[in-house]
Amino acid sequence: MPLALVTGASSGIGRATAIALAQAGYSLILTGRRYERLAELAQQLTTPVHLLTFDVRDRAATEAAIASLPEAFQAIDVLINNAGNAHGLGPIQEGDVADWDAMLDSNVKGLLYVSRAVLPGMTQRQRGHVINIGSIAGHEAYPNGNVYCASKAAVASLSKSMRLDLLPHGIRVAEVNPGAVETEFAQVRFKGNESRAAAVYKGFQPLRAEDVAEVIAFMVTRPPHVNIAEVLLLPAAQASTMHFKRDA
Ligand code: NDP
Ligand code: 8X3
Repeated sequence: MPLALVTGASSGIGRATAIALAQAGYSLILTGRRYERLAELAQQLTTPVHLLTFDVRDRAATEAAIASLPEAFQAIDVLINNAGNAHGLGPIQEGDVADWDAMLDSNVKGLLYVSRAVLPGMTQRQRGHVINIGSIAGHEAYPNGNVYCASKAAVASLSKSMRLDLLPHGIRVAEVNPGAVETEFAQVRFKGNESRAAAVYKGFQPLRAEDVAEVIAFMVTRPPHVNIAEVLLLPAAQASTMHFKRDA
């Protein structure tokens, strides 16, 4: 049975991806900071699941968590680097430095810490598949998005670099770039301000987390000679980071 590690599986895209991969017959390592969420999800899944609770910003905790995996969960075939969030939305000159740290530490450095812990096993086995969750925001900046956009631009660049470095080892690397997906993303970005969060999706149908998960499941179940290297996945009502067809 193939084995996948999904970071940020306690919510949104990561949670839906865990469900889709279980349906595709994967054993799963699911990670996040909220253990109860992960445990509730694990109960619904019918394939073997191992839970790891750690903050991806904490390098020592990340390394220790991956090093603690029991033997049956060590040979990771698929890594889904999904954990991350936006924190705040405002002009650069007024930026909250704590928000900047949170985004760069989770979206960029956290992805690196997890990858550094998992990739040596893949190179040793000379097989593996990594999917980094980027964003349309990493390819197209928008006003006030500054550091979040930069963090996802880093994911885009790292995905290309990883594909080059891991090529000799038979490891596929891909980037999935969603547009607007209705998850807890906007609630986190606006720190629980429900009306600001709801306004993000007002007047159009955003993607569901399941829409992204279906694409990820399709990508990882392609034959070994196929790598869908980059995907831009948008709601039909979105054409760019700034252009939406909203109901009047
Ligand atoms: P959610 O807020 O619903 O989920 C975010 C997940 O990331 C949670 O499981 C959370 O787990 C985990 N996470 C966040 N920070 C950390 C951390 N420091 N350590 C460990 N886990 C962490 O948002 P989404 O599902 O929408 O976001 C998933 C990914 O998709 C992110 O990388 C996001 O940037 C990207 N994305 C989202 C889009 C959208 O419109 N929603 C569009 C494009 C990309 P916990 O809190 O339990 O730690
Ligand atoms: C999330 C999409 O446009 O809100 O990455 O930044 S956007």
